Amino acid sequence: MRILILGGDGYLGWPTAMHFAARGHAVTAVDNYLRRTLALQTRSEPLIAAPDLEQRAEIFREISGFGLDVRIGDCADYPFLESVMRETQPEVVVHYAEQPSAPYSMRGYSEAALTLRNNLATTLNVVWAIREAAPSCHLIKLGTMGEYGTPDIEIEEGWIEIEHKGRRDRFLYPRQAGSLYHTTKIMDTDLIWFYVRMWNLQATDLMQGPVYGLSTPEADRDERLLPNFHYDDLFGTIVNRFLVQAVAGIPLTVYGQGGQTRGYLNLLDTLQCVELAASHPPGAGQLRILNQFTECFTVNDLAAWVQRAGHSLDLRVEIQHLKNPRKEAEKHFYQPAHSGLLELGLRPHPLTEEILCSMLKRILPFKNRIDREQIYPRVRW
Ligand code: USQ
Repeated sequence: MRILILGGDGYLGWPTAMHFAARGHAVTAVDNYLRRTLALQTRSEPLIAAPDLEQRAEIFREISGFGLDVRIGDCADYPFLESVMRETQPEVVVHYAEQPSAPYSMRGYSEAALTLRNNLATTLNVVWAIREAAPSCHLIKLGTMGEYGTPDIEIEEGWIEIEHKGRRDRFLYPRQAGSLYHTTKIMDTDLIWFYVRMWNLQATDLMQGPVYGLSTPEADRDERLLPNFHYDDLFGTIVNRFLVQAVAGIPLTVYGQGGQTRGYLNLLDTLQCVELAASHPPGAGQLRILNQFTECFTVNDLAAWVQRAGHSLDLRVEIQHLKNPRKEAEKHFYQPAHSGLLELGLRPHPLTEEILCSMLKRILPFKNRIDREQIYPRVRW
């Protein structure tokens, strides 16, 4: 397949680009280094220095023999995106090109405006560029489980049937996010659903939970191919953060009571899910929504687990409860459906103590690079 990956330099974008290239697909990765720029501006440097996208693609080609095309440019710039779409004629577009941090989006007005403008302009441009230059292409959009929030009823896979005054209809499942970033993802879904109805596009919206991991078969071939591994309060996600804290000897930063439950997945499963979505297009005029996670646990469960893994490697791991910097339920019902990807063939890699230990061992050699100033939350809402 001809596959265009927008946000191809990111934590997920880069491993996805290598994954598809290594399977013989014709991959073009697009990025404008927004995430790198924001990380520099906010002193949120990744744990492991990553060469830029062009260099990484060259290193990957030398090591694996698989090439991938790189375009540096801004997907929020419509003429640029349309020209890339015209030249590459993708059969699949994977859209990761968004500002992905909830805390960053809540930091101040300019961060809120950047998040809103970037995420929505990019999604609008992707939809238009598909229509103008590659109308039969399948759009795979990275959404988030955070769109649903934590309602007191079971979360369905994207849609809900409602019976009202004796009549029934099917609607997007109600959404109520906990940050502006997550809210832009809701708006993306609405935008895509609108254009699917108007223009017969075919789209898959992947509602993903927090991802962890740094190991993939392609990335493991050379340290310079590892994904950007953030552990800071803005761009780091909880599992990766806790593991770095365990290595640094910083008590694990549980926000509030720690009863927050989320659906998690291994980076390896993100790659599987995106590949499954790409190889099973939903058909024209369809918006398919898949809940993309493999298992649910609470922040407290995770902290206890990381502590046990750390102890087995003779690390001294303590747990601290910080005043929650976020406005979110700290103890709540959480039962989201997630059968769609399993039905397509997903074979999950559940989190185990062995995986946690192997990640701790990968992180240990970088212990001296851990910047303790990046650990504690700098943004409150
Ligand atoms: N948390 C802690 N301690 C920490 C960091 C986080 O207790 O040191 C808690 C948070 O309060 C939250 C949960 O852990 O309840 C998850 O936080 P997170 O920072 O790992 O994830 P989040 O901000 O929700 O966002 C991440 C990605 C985002 C993706 C989302 C999936 O950054 O791009 O959309 O995970 S989901 O959480 O399902 O919305």
